[in-house]
Amino acid sequence: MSRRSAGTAAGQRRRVLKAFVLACAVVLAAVAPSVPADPPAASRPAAAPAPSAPGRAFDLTVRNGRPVPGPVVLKVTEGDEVTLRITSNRSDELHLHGYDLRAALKPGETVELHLTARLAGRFGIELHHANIEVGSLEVYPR
Ligand SMILES: [Cu+2]
Repeated sequence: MSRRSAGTAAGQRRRVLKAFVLACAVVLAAVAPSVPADPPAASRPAAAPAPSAPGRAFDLTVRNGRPVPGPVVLKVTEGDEVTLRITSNRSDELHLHGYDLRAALKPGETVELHLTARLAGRFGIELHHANIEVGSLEVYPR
């Protein structure tokens, strides 16, 4: 008999708990629609290489055939509009591999390269006359 009453007390506690959980669910359901909808998780990169802006611009300075202060790694996300501004104190030809874009560098002039990062991967940026890799472009899949 005492077992039965103990069971009833436990059952009552369970019913109270159930009602509490239900109340919480109702509150959450009422609150949820007011929260602004996030874009679906699948459309975001898992390991984010910096939140992607629609346009990314980078500056690269070359002195005497060397990148200053050192080689650059330009990280962007697939689909980004990328601008690369290169300033050199010598004439040279800059070549972005993979995208196969070239820019004729002239002393003291700033040259711009524009591209849409459609290809994912790592691409070398080379100076053909100095025969050196000044850096790379890393395009992360979206
Ligand atoms: Cu090349």
